[in-house]
Amino acid sequence: MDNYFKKIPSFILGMSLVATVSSASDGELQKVMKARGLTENDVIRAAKTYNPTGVKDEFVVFSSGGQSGQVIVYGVPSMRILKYIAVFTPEPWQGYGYDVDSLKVLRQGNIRGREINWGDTHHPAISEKDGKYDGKWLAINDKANPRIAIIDLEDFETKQIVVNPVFKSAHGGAFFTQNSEFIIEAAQYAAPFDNEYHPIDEYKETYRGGVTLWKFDTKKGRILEKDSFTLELPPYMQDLSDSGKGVSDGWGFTNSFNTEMYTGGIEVGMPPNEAGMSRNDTDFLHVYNWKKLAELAKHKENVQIVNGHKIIPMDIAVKHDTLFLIPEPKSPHGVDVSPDGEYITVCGKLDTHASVFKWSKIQNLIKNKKYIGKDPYGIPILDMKSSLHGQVELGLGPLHNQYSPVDGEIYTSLYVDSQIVKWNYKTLKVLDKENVHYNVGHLCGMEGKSADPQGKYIISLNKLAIDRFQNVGPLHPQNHQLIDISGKTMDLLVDMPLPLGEPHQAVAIRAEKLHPHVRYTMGTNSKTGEQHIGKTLAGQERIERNGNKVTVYSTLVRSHINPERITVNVGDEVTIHMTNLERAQDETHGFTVDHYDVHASLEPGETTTLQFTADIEGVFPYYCTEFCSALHLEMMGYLMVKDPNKKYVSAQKLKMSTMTPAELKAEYDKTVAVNDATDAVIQSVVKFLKDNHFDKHKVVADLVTDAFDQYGQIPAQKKLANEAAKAGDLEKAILFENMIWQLMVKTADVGIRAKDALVRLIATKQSAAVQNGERAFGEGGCGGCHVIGKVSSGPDLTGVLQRHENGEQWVKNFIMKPEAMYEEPYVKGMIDYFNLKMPNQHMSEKETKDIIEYLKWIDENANLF
Ligand code: CUK
Ligand code: CUA
Repeated sequence: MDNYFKKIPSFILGMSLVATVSSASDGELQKVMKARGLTENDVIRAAKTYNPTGVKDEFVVFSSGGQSGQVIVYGVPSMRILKYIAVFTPEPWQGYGYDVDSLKVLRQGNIRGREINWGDTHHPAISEKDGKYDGKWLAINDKANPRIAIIDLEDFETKQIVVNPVFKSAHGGAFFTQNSEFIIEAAQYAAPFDNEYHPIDEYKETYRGGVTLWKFDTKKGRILEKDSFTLELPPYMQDLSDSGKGVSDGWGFTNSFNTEMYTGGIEVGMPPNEAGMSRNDTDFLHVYNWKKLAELAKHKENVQIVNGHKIIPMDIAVKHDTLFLIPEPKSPHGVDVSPDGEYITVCGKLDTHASVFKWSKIQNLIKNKKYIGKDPYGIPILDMKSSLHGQVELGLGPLHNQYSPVDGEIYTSLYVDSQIVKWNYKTLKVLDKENVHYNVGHLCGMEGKSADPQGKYIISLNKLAIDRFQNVGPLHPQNHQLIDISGKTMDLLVDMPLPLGEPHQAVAIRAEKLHPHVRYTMGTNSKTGEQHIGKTLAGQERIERNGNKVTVYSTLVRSHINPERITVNVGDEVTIHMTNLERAQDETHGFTVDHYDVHASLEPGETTTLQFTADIEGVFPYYCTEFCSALHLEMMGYLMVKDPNKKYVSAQKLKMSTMTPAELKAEYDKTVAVNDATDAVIQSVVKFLKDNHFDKHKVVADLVTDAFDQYGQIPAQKKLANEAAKAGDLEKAILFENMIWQLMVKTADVGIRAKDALVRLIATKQSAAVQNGERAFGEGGCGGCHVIGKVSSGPDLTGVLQRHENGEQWVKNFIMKPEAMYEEPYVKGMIDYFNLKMPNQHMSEKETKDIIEYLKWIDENANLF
């Protein structure tokens, strides 16, 4: 739907667009639009979502990964995927589950001693302060194996997994309370709390639902299991939940279905579950006072202990006026509290209405004990009509809600109608509908469920993509669609295929609220945040043996692993501690030992451990798995596993011809000379950087620090080279000199990058013409012969405009028609000197003009080249 543009006559839109565009790039856009069959609206939508290279997004989305057991991170408005966070599922790229430390986190999720290697993630939640996202921690639930995981948003890694000790399935989590005191997790399919068998015909007596309140330590970012408790609930199947905020802070709300307590049994001639579980017209919204319950849970007499976990029984909760039920339209799904906490919107999958409950009305009924009766378990029931603010007919299959900063504005997904509907929960009026493709589940507003929604966009998380993308076989990707909500009506901007699991909820946060770091303090165990027991610094590398236990303390830094040989006996238990000594941003090294099914990803400063039994004999290369440097392939070593009981016949050594002493000496001298020359280049760059006060610019200063990290390693190598040379071992001395050259190349590589960055920062600002000219210069291949600031295979162009009478005109003529000037004495002399003719690159008049502007800019900044 082109709602947004319908109101603007398209010829005006087209005209203004064409006008701006043609002046910018000679109708190039028109050509592209024609070739690709794009309308003006398409181009505007593209412009709204396009990030030029280097430009970052305004919002970051954390999407559940559904059955992949992971979390997916992407940017808005570009919809570019930024990261997959491994949570409940092993993930080798991150080393998750393949190194000892991350495996410990993954195994916290064992249930009754069993390893579980996947999860069904549904609801991510960002920690809150006063109901607003604080950008510190992310919690997410696993529906299949009731668990909650905590992810640290400083490094986007999973730090904790806790298992719900009494639930057998859980869906209504994770939801933070407004100051992150607790994380709410509601059960789904009712089951006995204990771990024993109970016949299904005792469903009403022994099966239970519930809500667990996980105590959260906001400083450490960990769930405190001992201070957590579960509120026992009837075996209604609890579903989504939300925590109160603002006026309703301290309370929780949880939906349910199957208040019929139907237990199916098609195999014994009963109607199926779906029929029996949706028989009644209403189910129950559970309303509970978690603040009061948390106080009750502190006293022994109020709790029962099951599987080592505190349960507050229903009768205790009722006795203290902390638990109530309100009828709600049958088989509801989402329950969403408004930013101020006053309105609670419930959507029923089988009802075309949304029901808006009003907190002040509910509170009054509770205060005056106005109940219409009790459920079979003695829980007081409040009257639905007296609790309702009102109901609105939205369409078929309403599921979930999100808010915008506009007062009363709410967005709801319609699963069956495949639409997003915008309406007002105060005036109860429908405002707009937008088609989506297809069958939307959750929708995601920007901080759209916090106390401070940011508006701008809604993402429709569609369950089906059907025909939207290239066919990749019967299993299709999911389709996340970005919708612009800044106008009067919604406008669908773009589709993003999401090929990892089936996401349910996603949460979006303003990017500037996140403060992830780029490196760890040297030797950190990233899973605990503490110093790793295997921390190893340069020079401390060693192999220790204790019986059949071999412990390796190793380091990784571009481009070597230390040690480079590890020899063990068959059956030895091998532990390899690895520290990535890098400080440079993004210099991750990976590590694996072939055939041993281990892998680690080591971010700068991180230490982690691999462990395995060397149970097969042979020679196993180990290597760095990230292309980290020009000598990445050389970043390797050998694990030698030998059988101590075997006699090995040694091979006859080949006689190879070697260099004469004179040849060796010549090579040594040459290597040293090359190093001296390279060092001179480095020194000139250093001088340039210092002369131009590089330390005033953080980006440049960081690069210089990285460069000196490399350069600082040279003296130690030089010492070894000189010692070898003195001892007459030139072979070895050459190898150390080579190592010095490697370090110099790495230094120069970063140093030159720093210089370029500095030049860009301190040079005069480039006008649009200068930028176009630089681009034309590059694309026209001029740089093949002309290097600015240097005589190369063509003359240096610095000052070229001054070299001739009427310089600009001369240069223009020469660029556009050089062959006409080959016979001019000056040009002839140049052709003879360089043995090359300036070719005609068929530049347009405009390109030529821009290049001249670029040449002027070079002259202005001549001191920098
Ligand atoms: S649920 Cu999947 S669409 Cu688990 Cu929140 Cu509604
Ligand atoms: Cu380190 Cu490749």
